[in-house]
Amino acid sequence: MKYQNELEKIAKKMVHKGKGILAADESTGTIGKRLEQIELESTFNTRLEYRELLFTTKNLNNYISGIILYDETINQVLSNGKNIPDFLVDFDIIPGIKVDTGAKNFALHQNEKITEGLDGLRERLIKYKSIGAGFAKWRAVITIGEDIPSEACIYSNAHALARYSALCQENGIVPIVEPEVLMTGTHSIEKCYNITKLSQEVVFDELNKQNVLLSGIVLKPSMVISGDDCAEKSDHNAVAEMTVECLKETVPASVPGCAFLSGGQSDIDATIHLNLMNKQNANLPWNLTFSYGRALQHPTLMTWNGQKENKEAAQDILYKRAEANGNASMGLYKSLMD
Ligand code: 5MM
Repeated sequence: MKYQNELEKIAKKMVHKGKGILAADESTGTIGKRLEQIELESTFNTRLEYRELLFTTKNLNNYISGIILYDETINQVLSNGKNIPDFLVDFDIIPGIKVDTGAKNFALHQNEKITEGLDGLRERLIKYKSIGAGFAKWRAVITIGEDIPSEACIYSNAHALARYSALCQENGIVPIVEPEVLMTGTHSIEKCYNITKLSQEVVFDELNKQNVLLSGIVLKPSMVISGDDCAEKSDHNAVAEMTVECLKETVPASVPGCAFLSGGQSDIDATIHLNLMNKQNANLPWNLTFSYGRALQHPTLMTWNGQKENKEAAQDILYKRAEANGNASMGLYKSLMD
């Protein structure tokens, strides 16, 4: 494969021990909802101001290997005059880009989603590569409910993830493969395990069928956890054990790393789970790290609250959360670090 060495090098760097990924790729609608929480109007400039706060956090590169951007953000210029991707490259952080165009209603399948964005993707990837993107992200959404997910939803989303991955690799971009099993619902942790296992099996089957180089991808899985409305909440050890078990059953050893999403867990729970997985499993074939959005950003956003005078305190919180998760990616997190 033309870009094999480059892909493997980028993928390894993304999941390097002690570091993880900051997901800051909220689409305009989602970032609007986040800014609404602090009663800040979402405009081109306020979105930039917030993202600038995140990306210019001093020494963030100690714990963050890559940042996932949204199309608007990758084209924005910081107040120091630097383009965001150039700034990140100089900061030793790999710029990444979300390339799916969102999870849409899956035709003839009530309450299920299919992720779109394949049309014209090759051309978009060529453009993103030319402005510095080293990796891309595509998120598939699997919902657990009565009689769902359907086989069609699991297969169609896996097929799209594989088509996206092949296009990325053809153009020298590492695909983050994200089959997210949503935490929303009343389901048990056992049900989550079964659905996550099946979804990941089907994803790897499709990736193999479409010749995707597994050493040049990063898997972004959800953790195996009970639904947020389940009467019986899963404890930290159960989440860590069942998540690792599920990965062992489904993820080939050639994959360099898995970078978890936080999926609505509290920021501390997301860190504890990652830490336990690494602490209790010394010899896994892949590195286990984070690609958190909310778990890194929520406390940062709340501390900032849209006020200039809170900027440094907010950056301090982001740094501390990144540090805690960086340590958790080596099983070295201590709760006193918060
Ligand atoms: C940052 O949020 C991303 C979702 O954006 P849109 O819904 O607007 O497309 C999301 O894909 C995120 O990257 C992952 O789900 C991980 O984020 P969390 O918050 O689950 O850690």
